[in-house]
Amino acid sequence: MLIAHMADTHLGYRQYNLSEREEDFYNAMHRAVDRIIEIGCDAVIHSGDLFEESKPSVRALINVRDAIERLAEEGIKFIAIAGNHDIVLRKDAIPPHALYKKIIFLTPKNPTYVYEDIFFAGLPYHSKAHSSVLLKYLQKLSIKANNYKRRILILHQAISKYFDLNYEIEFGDLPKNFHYYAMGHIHNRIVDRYGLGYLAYPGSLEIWKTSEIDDYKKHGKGFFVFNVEEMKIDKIDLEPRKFIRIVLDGEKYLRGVENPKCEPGAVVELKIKCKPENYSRIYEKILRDLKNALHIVIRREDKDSAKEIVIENRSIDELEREIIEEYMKGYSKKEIDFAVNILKYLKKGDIEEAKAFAEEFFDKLLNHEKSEKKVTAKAGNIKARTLDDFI
Ligand SMILES: [Mn+2]
Repeated sequence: MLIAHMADTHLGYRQYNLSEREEDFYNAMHRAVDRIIEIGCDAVIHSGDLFEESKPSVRALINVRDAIERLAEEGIKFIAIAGNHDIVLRKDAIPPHALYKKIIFLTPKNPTYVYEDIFFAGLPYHSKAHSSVLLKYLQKLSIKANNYKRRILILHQAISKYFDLNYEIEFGDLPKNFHYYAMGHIHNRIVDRYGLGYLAYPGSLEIWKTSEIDDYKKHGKGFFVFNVEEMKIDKIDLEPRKFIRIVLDGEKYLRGVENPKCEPGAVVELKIKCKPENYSRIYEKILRDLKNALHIVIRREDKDSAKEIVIENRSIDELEREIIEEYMKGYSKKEIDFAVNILKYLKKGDIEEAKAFAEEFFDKLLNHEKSEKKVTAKAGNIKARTLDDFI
């Protein structure tokens, strides 16, 4: 029997508030489903964080529905647990997974499922404060597991060995009589020996945080396929959105010594060290040189004060606005807004739109000035009166 194991799909996540990034996460899920069908898997395990939130958008719900239905049409089971992102903490609240009759959703009330001769046990994410509760559940499941030949445990937890800063379970505290530990939560790809077989984190399908770039370069992104009879794991790679990390010396960059490039559509994490007075010129050059990027995250380090200013979630639009603001110091917000908008139309080559926008802007401005003059004229009249007029 072939079992696909995935986790941390975070569907509905809109990274950098970009619709392209939201779509990337859906597409990754659908590509994974394509591969699972191609390979001919019998079941899929999802080890938590199927959704980004416990109250997903309709778009995210529809994408999961489509994925589940495609698997169901091929007779492929979908077994899932809740992760820390899609868990509902309020008592009696219903998690989004409950919408789909075809998801075999393992919970503390119904933690097991048997398919052919394989025993699946799974529990939702437990925070560190509840780890003793989790360990008690695990003891019970471990005893039950002994009645079956092949046993798989599904959890969404950080384990001390791989995440020593913030973990909920000590490595050795997991029961030792399972053949496959289908883990989720850590977004890196990990395969280790444990118990009677393997402990595996497939990681996320897309880069959810830039801190995942290093592991992605080493291990790729995707899911695993576990062959139960042969006790073998296959790594299936998917192509996530490209993320590039660039470190720049600002002054060298301005002199043309450094020449950063980026592939079309990539997300760029850019570290710049430079003197504050050169920021705007550097930004301007970056916009030209990296115009292919989908998004640029800038971390700039001030050479004089040696402090790092992190500018996260910065879109090209926002960068452009910053440059315009620097050039238009002393102008009002309205005037800066006008310049930003007119530039957008001109960049698109939309002269008619730009004209219409400019006319509307100046019409409003003139009308506003007229009414302001009226007000000052009135105020002037009042000033001209003597105190006697008011008594
Ligand atoms: Mn996650």
